Amino acid sequence: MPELELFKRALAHENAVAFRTDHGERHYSELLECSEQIARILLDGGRDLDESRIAFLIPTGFDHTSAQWGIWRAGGVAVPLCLAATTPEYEYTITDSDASVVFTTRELSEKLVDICKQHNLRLLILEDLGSESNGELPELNPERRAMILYTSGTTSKPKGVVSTHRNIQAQIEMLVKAWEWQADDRIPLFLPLHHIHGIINVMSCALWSGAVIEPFAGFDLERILKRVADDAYTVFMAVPTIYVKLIQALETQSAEQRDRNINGFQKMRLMISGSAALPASIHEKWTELTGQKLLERYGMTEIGMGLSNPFHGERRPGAVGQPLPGVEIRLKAETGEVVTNEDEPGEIQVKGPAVFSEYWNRPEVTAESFEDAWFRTGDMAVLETGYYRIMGRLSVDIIKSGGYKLSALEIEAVLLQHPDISECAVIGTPDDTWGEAVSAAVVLAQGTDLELEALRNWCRDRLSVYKIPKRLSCVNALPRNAMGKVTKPAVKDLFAES
Ligand code: MCA
Ligand code: AMP
Repeated sequence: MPELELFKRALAHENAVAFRTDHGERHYSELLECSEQIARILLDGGRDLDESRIAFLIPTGFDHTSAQWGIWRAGGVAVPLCLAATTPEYEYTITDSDASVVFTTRELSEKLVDICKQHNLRLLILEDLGSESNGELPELNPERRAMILYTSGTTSKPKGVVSTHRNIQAQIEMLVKAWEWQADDRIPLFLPLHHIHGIINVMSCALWSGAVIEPFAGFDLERILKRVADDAYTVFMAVPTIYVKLIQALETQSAEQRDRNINGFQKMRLMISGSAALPASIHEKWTELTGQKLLERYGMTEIGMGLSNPFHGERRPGAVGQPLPGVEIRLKAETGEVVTNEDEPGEIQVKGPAVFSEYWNRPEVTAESFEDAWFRTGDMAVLETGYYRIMGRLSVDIIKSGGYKLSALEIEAVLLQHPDISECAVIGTPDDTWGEAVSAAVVLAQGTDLELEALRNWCRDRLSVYKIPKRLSCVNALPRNAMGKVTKPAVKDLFAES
């Protein structure tokens, strides 16, 4: 009998549809059966994976969720891999998390087979699993580690954020309560499944509630709009870039198509934006076009969701609302004082059962990230007439592009491997579609020349496509301060001028 609350709830909804695609429907009972099979195969006769890390690369949908649940039911820690990653990125995630098994599909296995050989790892192929009907599954204490998500930050290489089953349950429960998830909800899932937004806010909340998920391999604008016009969904969650793309699409459609889509959006009970700042102009444009008031919320891999505009009540453009149930928030001013007044900015610090337990294998970084048990987010905010507003990040080395958090330092380290680049500085520059665009200022080796397209092509085997610079400026020298340190605000000016 499954004993994590998520699985108990799935059992209560066993006859309901969990996933719907053009090819048919898969029920909650099938998710439980399949994940049990996968758990037994992973256990391979053992009693408990004892928090061994299982890296998995499986496209969004029934199989992906069965794998995630199977890993959990065998007592393992799920390490979802990014579908768009490159070989060095896969190798880093798999070796940093010290995964013992890599689980994938036949089609995707070519991306991982050499890494598995090189590091002597068990490679499981979904289509070749067979069946295993014997063996008890372990008991799962909610304090056990459940998942490691890799997040880019102020260190050059991404860090593994470890969440326990209790953290994950708290992240789900607060959203189910605040946003009034129901068993009759239907939601499209097109966000990547190596980040909280897709994993928790969409997939896990839906499955916790007995709702229906329509999975997509990625943001397939045409197919998703077609389903919107069919009234397929009650809830919709996306990053600001996607709303920008939807507005562009609605504005260029025929009147008949637009009316059908607008009708589909109007009928939804809830539309949410998050992962990056939603410009007030996009918020207002969306309301003007569809009548829907987007609910903007704020979150982070380390905390799940923290702040949200209300489900009932004013959804204020440019603001992220108030703390979600169970979340404690405080602002810490530059002086080190806790902010007690409105209109005074400070760093957001967070406490609560949803906050992660540690960075994987990085005890010092974990310790530095907490102050008296409060997690330091590195985001600045201000409270204005009862609503928090995000003001930006403390670090210039963090870029948000299309909802992805990227580390300028990680990208710089890769660019420096280019034979013609002798120095570089990477920053995010304002961009109407992406929020910020990755932009690189480089000093070239003498007598060399570099075009943006050539640089982008060179990057393709080394960086996930969303990390590849979209803008390039070749300069004679990088701006530096008296200490010789590159001054990133001055680098931004280089692009403002160009
Ligand atoms: C794709 N490209 C990008 C990005 N995505 N470039 C910069 N930034 C990006 N985010 C590349 C494409 O690969 C392609 O490259 C070119 O840009 C145009 O691609 P296009 O087809 O227009 O884009 P897309 O494939 O439709 O992807 C856009 C997207 C995607 C749907 C917005 O980026 C996405 O799913 N973003 C969501 C990420 C997310 O879920 N973040 C949550 C993490 P080329 O021209 O070279 O072929 S944050 C989180 O979880 C916290 C907790 C939170 O608060 O939510
Ligand atoms: P990640 O670490 O990838 O989970 O991204 C989390 C970061 O995204 C946060 O620290 C914020 O900087 C940013 N973020 C998430 N939601 C919002 C929002 N609604 N407005 C502004 N920034 C946001």
